[in-house]
Amino acid sequence: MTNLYKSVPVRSSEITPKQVYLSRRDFMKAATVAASAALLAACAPSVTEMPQNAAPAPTSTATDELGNPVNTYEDITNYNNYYEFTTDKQGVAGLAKDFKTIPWTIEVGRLVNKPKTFGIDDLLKTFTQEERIYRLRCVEAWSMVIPWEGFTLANLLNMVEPTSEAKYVRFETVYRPDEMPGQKSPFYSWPYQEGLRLDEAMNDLTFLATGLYGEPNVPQNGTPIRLVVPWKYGFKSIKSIVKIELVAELPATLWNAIAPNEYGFYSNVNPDVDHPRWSQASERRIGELSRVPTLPFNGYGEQVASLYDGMDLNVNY
Ligand SMILES: Nc1nc2c(c(=O)[nH]1)N[C@H]1C(S)=C(S)[C@@H](COP(=O)(O)O)O[C@H]1N2
Ligand SMILES: [Mo]
Repeated sequence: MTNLYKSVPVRSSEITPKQVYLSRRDFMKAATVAASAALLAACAPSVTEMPQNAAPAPTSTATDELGNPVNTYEDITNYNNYYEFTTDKQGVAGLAKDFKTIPWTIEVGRLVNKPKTFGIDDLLKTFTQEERIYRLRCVEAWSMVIPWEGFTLANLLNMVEPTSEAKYVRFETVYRPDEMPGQKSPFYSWPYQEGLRLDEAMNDLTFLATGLYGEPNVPQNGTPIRLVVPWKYGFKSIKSIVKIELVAELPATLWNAIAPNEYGFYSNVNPDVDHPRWSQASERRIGELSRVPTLPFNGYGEQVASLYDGMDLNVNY
């Protein structure tokens, strides 16, 4: 496997000061506070630098490590794939707006020494939340650059101590058909499930996101907790996780079960292997006019190509 594309994940905080991530909600809250003279002194300096009367529209000058600017908060939170709500990308935000993400628990178990059910607040307290700017490449050939917040999956897995029999990790999304209208559709086998090989799951790039742009409550993007595997097609990055299981056998996944010839278990981003119905050689970056070439492993080859040494990725797609 050749490593043509250099990339090193850079913490967004190293590039851009935190205030550019002021969320819409925090900004509005802060702006309200700023309007009150009595509390002005307690206000963060970053807020006073921002226009107090403009409509809050958080944008950022941050870029990923290849120099691609991050997408706007507006784009990231209004163009989503989340079939539990709807297959209409622009309809997810409205339908998910009141989805309850608190309280929330995640059960981590099976082939581990210390199975445990975590509350989302435990996870936020136990693991330092860091920022990661990652490209997200959907299998449908559109992409975005997203400033996530969260922590590496390996931190959580190490805490429960996988046994030597554990070879794969299986993830499951919440099942609440009364609140998620798409889960009434008989075409998909709910709940959404995904999987990784244990070494993929342990890679430092593999991330559990708890928010984006400094905003923890973005149900349309899969909060309170969703997986982000930036070198794989977006559907591997399962949202709203309630269960993580360490298992010995390769787990079934929702998309692979529907169309195994279109959606392989690995699904590493690969411009050389076309989807049976369209080319994967380039992608439409949301917010930009022209298409950009798709990079092997979505540009993360340096960190992950060795995971697949000796494997034919045209066969193990
Ligand atoms: N539970 C669940 N997770 C999911 C999906 C979904 O429909 N349900 N869609 C996937 C797909 S196809 C993509 S491209 C990404 C989109 O993430 P975003 O909406 O945060 O950009 O989420 C992935 N995770
Ligand atoms: Mo996707």
